[in-house]
Amino acid sequence: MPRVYLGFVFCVALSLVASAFGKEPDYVEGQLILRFASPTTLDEARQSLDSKNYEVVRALVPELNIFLVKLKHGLKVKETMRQMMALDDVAYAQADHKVTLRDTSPNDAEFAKQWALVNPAHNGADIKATQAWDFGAGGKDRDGNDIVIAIVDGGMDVAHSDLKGNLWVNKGEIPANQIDDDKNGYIDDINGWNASEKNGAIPIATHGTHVAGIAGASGNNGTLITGVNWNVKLMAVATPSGTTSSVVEAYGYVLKQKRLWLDSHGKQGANVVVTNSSFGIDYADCTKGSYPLWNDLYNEMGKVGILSAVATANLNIDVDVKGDVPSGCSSEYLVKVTNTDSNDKINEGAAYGKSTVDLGAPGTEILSTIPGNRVGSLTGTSMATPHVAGAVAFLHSVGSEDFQKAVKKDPGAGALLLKMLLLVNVDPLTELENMTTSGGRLNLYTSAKAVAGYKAE
Ligand SMILES: [Ca+2]
Ligand SMILES: [Ca+2]
Ligand SMILES: [Ca+2]
Repeated sequence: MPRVYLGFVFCVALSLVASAFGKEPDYVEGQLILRFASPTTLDEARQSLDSKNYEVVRALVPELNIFLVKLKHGLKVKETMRQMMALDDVAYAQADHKVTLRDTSPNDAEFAKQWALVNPAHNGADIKATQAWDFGAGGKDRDGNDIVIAIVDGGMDVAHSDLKGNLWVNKGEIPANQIDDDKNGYIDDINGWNASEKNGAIPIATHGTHVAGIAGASGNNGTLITGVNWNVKLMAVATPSGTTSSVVEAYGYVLKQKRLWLDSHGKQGANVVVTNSSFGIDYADCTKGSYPLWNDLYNEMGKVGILSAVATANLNIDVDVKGDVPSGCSSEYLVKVTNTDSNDKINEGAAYGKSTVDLGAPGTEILSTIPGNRVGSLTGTSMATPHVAGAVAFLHSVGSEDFQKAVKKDPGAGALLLKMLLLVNVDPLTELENMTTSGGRLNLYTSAKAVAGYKAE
């Protein structure tokens, strides 16, 4: 016969220390579903629970010892559940979750072709975006701050009809007047910075336009495609020369904007939470030559709350053995991405590494924006990475009160907390088990659920 007894005082104390969510719970308050570990009759169930605090209403499935239990005196479901779960006689105690129709789909014309976001034809080999969008469409954090993704790439078509609405705009800067109006050290940096030419003119480039659209093309605006975020701010940071000096200057620009934002409490700069770097040097050793500089910048950006999503090599190699920059660099603020296809297989031309590459994300035949208000498909780790950068930004938009508090208190620790929640909530794939640190492919929904439900210990 099971023995279950919970003290009233203990439960009330627990519910007082638990932090509130501010959202209506997705379960029925005041009742839970209890399954005993061994055969239990209704009478036995009633005897085993303290009747002052609990009423065993009825057996839901007598054969499986499952009962519906009402909580008295305003006892809270979550706290009671946790306490009951700890008892030996209880197999499980669960909230009575409301069943709702899931999935929020945007109205963009080409959305059905975006298999990476939702892929019913191939058994859900996708990032579960429509389920994640039940939480929201991205764009702002819990405090109403704009969330910014820095797209570090060869350039971007900033006039693209499906990107321009989501472009970051430096409100303190007047464009093209040759004056550094906001005195941040960069003349005419209106949407970002061209680190090769040292001006604010962002060159048009197919690769960067495609990458930007994956993370944040305007969603639900009736045209073309949607990004992982329907709404977000895309900062264009261009390095068309492709040299280390311009990459370092580009990261320096992002770092400066985030520091300004933190120091001015949001009045200046930009709340960059992630950079996207879909480039690299094959077979390079991050500890040699000029590459330790890159790693230092990932660390410095990380400390102010910026994760860096980076593409591993487009080569069928083990990065643990062969090396790669930046996916072989050691900074803990890096999130290193390889390329999966619409069957949840690693792309044959994508690199891997059990101790270096973190996760897979869709990167094969990905439809996204290309210059001239068009869309087109491209393949590569370059396309996988902005799904992850987009996810980092999206997760900031769904954070619980405790998550937001953690980010505010220590942006660097907040970034690492987000990375952890992202990586432990991947969809595990057998093939990626020995090829990545997480063993799986990005799942926007389960990671969003984890960040939205995060509670500090
Ligand atoms: Ca400026
Ligand atoms: Ca100016
Ligand atoms: Ca669109």
